[in-house]
Amino acid sequence: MEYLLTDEQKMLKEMVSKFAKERIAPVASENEKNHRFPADIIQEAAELGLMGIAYPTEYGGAGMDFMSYFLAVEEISRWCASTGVIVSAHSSLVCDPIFRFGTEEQKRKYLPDLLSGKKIGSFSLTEAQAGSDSGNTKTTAKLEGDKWVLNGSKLFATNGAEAEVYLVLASTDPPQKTRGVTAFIIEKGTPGFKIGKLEKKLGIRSSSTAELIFENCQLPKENLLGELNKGFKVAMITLDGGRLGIAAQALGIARAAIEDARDYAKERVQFDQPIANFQAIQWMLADMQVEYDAAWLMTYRATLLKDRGLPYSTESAMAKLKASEVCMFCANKAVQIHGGYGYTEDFNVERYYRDAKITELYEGTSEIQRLVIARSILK
Ligand code: COS
Repeated sequence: MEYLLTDEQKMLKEMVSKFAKERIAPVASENEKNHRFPADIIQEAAELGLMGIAYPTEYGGAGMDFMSYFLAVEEISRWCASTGVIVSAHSSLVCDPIFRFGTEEQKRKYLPDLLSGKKIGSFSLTEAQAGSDSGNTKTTAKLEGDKWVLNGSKLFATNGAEAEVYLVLASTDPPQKTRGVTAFIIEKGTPGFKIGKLEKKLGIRSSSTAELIFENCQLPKENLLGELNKGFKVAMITLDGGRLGIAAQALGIARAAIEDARDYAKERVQFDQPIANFQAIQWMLADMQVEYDAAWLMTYRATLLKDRGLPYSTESAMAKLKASEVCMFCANKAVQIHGGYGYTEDFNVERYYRDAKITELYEGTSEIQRLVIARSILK
């Protein structure tokens, strides 16, 4: 699908692909086995401008478009899905809302460090009782004098343990539910803010997933992002963009599964010939490629709409839904083609299979994507 890209996008894709093959691929499995956050790799990615691809140079970004960002997250995730989500959560869920909703002062204060990768960002909407029902947030923020005082806890914050800038949603008017939620920027080290439990996960084990705890956490008044009680919309608009990042991650994993399965099928000999000669294997590979291409084109479409400033909520939900289900399909088939070996840690397809599942869960489950899509059909 290279012919759909501009010369600049092709160059970026090539550059990221080279970086990912040379620097990320050799350490991905080992990092994942050891639950090691790849801080060194993120630093190198930052030096290449990959932590702020789609944001203006005046704030320290690379001044490119979201298509370039989508391509970069896919290339990174092709070799390491954990690194892919670290970049994606940082960019889509923190840099994006600060760029879009921040005051000029907030943008000047936070974006240069975030876009240059000097600081990592983490976003937190989810709570124990507020997963899909994300408006049911119980973390509260009350204005006391000239400070916001936050109390409560958040779950499953990607980059939670490593971040220095957090975007947190809290209820400022609980009876109003989604119309009483406000977004805040919180810096690491703010009194009353601490990191809680670190999750042990099925996959993407080099990324951190943490609980955030707020106990009378006092924030300067000016750390409110956007408008009071309009934070739910900030979160939803942010997730529209975030879902494209996850679609890109899912496509990267799917491509890894297809390429590894193809190579294995050509090498593995059974019944005196490579298993690639058998139609059963050929049809699996064909179905994987067809599904991947369909999901890629849907993600391309949604990203194009975003780049053009057109509505893309539904298309983003469709891209995320399709790409994550295709990712699971391809990872499953890749293990199948590897047979018993695919179930061992000796082959990367085992990791792809574990990594794939999260794409159907975070930034909105497949059921939530279907709900968003159905609402747009029925409205
Ligand atoms: N863009 C802009 N505004 C949006 C929006 C979007 N994509 N989606 C919803 N809104 C607005 C609605 O228009 C509504 O505005 P008003 O208050 O002016 O009427 C408001 O947000 C509330 O929306 P809605 O009534 O649809 O809220 P629901 O409680 O029904 O929730 C879902 C909607 C289920 C779609 C939402 O809660 C959701 O996306 N849940 C999943 C959250 C998620 O992805 N979590 C993952 C964790 S983040 S890593």
